[in-house]
Amino acid sequence: MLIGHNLSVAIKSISKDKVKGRLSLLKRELDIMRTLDHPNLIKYYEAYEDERYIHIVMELCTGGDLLETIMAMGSIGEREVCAIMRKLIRAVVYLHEVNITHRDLKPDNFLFSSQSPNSEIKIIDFGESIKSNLLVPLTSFVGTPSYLAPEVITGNYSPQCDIWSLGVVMFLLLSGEQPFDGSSKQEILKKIVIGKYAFSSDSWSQVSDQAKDLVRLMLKPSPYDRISLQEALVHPWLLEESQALQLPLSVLHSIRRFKAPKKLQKEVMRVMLKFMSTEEIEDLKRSFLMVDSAKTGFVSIADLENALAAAGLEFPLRAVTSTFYIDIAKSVDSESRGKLKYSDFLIATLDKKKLIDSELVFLTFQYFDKDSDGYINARDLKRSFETIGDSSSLEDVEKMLSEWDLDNNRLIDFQEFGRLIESLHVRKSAGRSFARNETTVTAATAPLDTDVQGTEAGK
Ligand SMILES: [Ca+2]
Ligand SMILES: [Ca+2]
Repeated sequence: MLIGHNLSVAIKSISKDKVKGRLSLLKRELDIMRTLDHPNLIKYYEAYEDERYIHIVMELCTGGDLLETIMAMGSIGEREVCAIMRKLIRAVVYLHEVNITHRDLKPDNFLFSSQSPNSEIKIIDFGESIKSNLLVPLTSFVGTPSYLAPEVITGNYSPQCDIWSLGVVMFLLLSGEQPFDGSSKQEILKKIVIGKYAFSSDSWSQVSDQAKDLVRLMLKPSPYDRISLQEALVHPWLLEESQALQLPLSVLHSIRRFKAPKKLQKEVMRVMLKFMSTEEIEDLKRSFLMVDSAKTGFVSIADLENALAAAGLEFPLRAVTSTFYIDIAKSVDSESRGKLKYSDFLIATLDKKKLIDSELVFLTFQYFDKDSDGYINARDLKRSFETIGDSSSLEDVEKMLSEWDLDNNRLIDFQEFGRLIESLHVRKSAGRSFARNETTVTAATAPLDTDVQGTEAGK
């Protein structure tokens, strides 16, 4: 499905009749999905409803799921398994960091973003996910039998159940077999509870002792004995050779030139970045994963300082980072966690020239123009903010808009929006105006919603 700018999206359409009485669960899933902010978690765009359906618009992954991959290949080489596990574990560390327990980690819920060999793996399906608070033990029995942790079956569990499930996944990836198999669900659950499995099949003879060791540590029946994900990342089998912290020059330049965006500017950039393809932000993504020294899915200011220092900048580092710190702390890092989310990092490091792309700008304009009348008004903008859980008042939003409303009609037309985009580009670039596109885009256009309706739902 294409909506210009080569943007393809997946739409999961859920019949309202089917979820009757379970609407609160669906709402829980959406609330979780809209907060996800990590390279290895599916990107959520928005949700909308018509009389019969609720449609969830998400990133489209075309590379198939990990289960299909295993079925097709039998088993995967240890090196590849290692790369996959590293990514999955880092993504789940992030989830736990933001107090989300996935509860249904299994190969069918891991999709490859594309067919390309260096395609990214993405965790999907947050239907069973729940905001976890370590102090409140989870008790409901959910998930897929083969991947359930023993404590989930016996009741009273915590986020550690995700570690067990990843252990099962790792076992399966290395051997092509399930650690806990049986002819009935009861038989499988019984084996899990006693933690009975063996490295017996022929395929294990090819597997390193270190890999088996890690599987054993992840499949400890007692969650208290089980390895933590942070520990797993430094287990000899997963530990990466330490690499020099070297960021691409363009990323370093952006960090050095970073200028605090205003709230509306930041939101516009956030949306634009979501519309960019994985390839377009590949460098930034890799930089983020490299700079995130604690591997929690967040980048600290110290991490950024280290990256700049490693590049041996010529001008006084302190001066630069102190301004940067203030700018970042006051604007980008809106939740004041003292660390940047993935999207914050992208905003800070993006080469802003990439925003000067008429198709991308148009797509973003359409996104904000929720009622698709060709203008962004305060109500449109308020709705956009609501999708990210921001409850700014209509008054606040009007104030934000007025700054770009050059003809004072309380509406932002496409030309005015173009000026806003230009303002994101740090250096003044005379003559690059969106006015030149005016003739082709002034007509009120179909919103993202109606554009994607009627296409095959799929994910
Ligand atoms: Ca509008
Ligand atoms: Ca106006």
